[in-house]
Amino acid sequence: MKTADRDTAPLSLALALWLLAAAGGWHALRGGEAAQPDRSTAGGWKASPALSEDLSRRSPGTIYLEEKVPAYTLPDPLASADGTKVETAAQWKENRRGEILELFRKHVYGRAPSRPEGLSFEVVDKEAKALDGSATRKQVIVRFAAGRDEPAMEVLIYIPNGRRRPVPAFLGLNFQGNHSVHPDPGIRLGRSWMRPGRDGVVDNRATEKSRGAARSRWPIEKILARGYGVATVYYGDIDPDFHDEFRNGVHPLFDDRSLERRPPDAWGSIAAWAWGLSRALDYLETDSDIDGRRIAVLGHSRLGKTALWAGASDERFALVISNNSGCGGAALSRRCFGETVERINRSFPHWFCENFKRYNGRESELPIDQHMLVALMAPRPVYIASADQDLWADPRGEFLSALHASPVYRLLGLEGLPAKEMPPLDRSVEGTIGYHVRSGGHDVKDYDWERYMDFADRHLRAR
Ligand code: GTR
Repeated sequence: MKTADRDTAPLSLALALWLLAAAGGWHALRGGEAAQPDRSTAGGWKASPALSEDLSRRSPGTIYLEEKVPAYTLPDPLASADGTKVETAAQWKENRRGEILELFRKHVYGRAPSRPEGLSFEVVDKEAKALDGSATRKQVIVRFAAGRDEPAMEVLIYIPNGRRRPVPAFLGLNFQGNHSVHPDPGIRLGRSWMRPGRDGVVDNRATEKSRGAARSRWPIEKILARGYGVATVYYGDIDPDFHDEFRNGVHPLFDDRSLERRPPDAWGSIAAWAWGLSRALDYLETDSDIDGRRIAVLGHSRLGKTALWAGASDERFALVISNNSGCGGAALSRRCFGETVERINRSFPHWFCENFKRYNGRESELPIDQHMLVALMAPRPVYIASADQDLWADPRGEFLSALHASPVYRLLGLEGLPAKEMPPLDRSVEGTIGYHVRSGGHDVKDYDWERYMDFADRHLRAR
């Protein structure tokens, strides 16, 4: 499924020509109101005009300029389907939250099964003196059905040594196998199907050469030094990332194969990966070195979309982090900026449920938009991060989701995002919702991790 992968795509050098030009977008905040000039563009971060123009020239069908963003009206997270205004925290919790969750299940990600009865955990490695004695490493095989060895996923866990009580931890899926997050020779080499074109992948299998290949995205020692555990799973253990009509991975374990067609709201791959994160949490809750009530779930890009859906569908996650998740993640679909619903459904027909394809080119007909996904985290803290050159993921659309989720937080007596406009480059704004746009491209950098750990310090360590 290579179609539109950007991890390796070259970005413009024209950034050197950075000009701070005003860009006037249009959007309306509430149902019924006429489109208003977007005053949030008055200060703070703006996309480099040189980069936007260069990308527009190279991809004329894609919106990279703020003035091309269509006028739109966002659905109101605080207006129930029957038109009732949601005015109390109880109304949100008892009625509206469930309504929105159901809309996302039905129209976007699809319906995942609940925790399987046959779920089992096998600790296959425990090394108390890992990473020069600074950490305890564990590896755990999670099996999804009784009496079946496949499919199964492996959870790699590092816990800081010298801890006095169970630690809070970050949990995220990885793209290249657990062994890619650190060169530690004790990490078991991934055995599942791997995407081609990655370091050390031969015939879709990992080789020793891929050990540590993704370590720049996983500053394990720094995370441990801050007192957090870290847990990760290779996403392909749950469902290989290519379209095979849902024959491999976890889908066939639970799908009713006697049906002639999969239901249009059957779970896609993002829902399966998110379900896998919940199964990893099922294990973490049993591990006495880890505090299962203080788990931050995070992910980058397609795995950022996944982290958001995991956080929305499983309220046990105490904190949620989306790194450059873009379309189908934190970015508003109605802006049609960068990647659109149609583009993502064509490039990755297996990611979402079949119903989502009905909205190709018809974003305004969606009963939700992605600010409502962010709102589903409330009252839990959620952090959304963008990258300056990652216009495909629409940094402004990601910010606006955080902003327009805020009324729900405020209804619950919390701050939401304490900003009206985008912060400048490399400066975070943090309330119960956090946001930053970092210099550079589509990636996870130490800068991102430092903000996430500061945010977690405030919200998880304090507990
Ligand atoms: C891109 C895709 C994005 C994003 C990214 C990634 O090709 O268009 O939605 O998810 O892949 O996961 O790296």
